Amino acid sequence: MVIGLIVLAVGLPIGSSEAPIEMGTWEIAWFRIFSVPTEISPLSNVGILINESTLPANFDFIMSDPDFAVYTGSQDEIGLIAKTEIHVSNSGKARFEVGSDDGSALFIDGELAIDNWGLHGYEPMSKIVDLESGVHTLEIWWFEWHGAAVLSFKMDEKVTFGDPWYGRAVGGAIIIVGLAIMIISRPKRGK
Ligand SMILES: [Ca+2]
Repeated sequence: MVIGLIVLAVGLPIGSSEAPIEMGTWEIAWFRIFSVPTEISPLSNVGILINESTLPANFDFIMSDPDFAVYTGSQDEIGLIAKTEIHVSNSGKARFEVGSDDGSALFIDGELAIDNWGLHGYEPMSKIVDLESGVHTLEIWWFEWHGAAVLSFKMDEKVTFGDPWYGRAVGGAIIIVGLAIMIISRPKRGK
């Protein structure tokens, strides 16, 4: 039973595990836009490509107006398309978050994963996504019309896989077996 209690206490890592996600540099295409993209659509529909740069993989920081102006020459009526790849060593779940002022969208392997589009103040949106092992593409579309301009990105640096209840089930089963053995082997009184 003692063994069962120990497994119950430490058994959680048996059931669920984590594997790292490796992430490449973001390739950025900067746009000047001439009208508000009312629905999620390529920025080339409403503007022109004016610059290209890169951003570090981990840009989980908030960019302010002057940061964008370096690339766009303007703090308003701008946008970007950011592309990168992630390498997932083990299938599992990971959480993604994109926050923006104004609108943004996150695509994973070309599929819309987070829709944070529209004219609005800074607003983070997140989603937990099932990822197969292998290489996946990430793409962020963002635009800023007027006022404050912000974009942030966060991602779990690991996928979580397995069932966290499996370890507890093993611990529970060992406790039951331990109790049964104790009852069976308990010295009889009165002998
Ligand atoms: Ca704005």
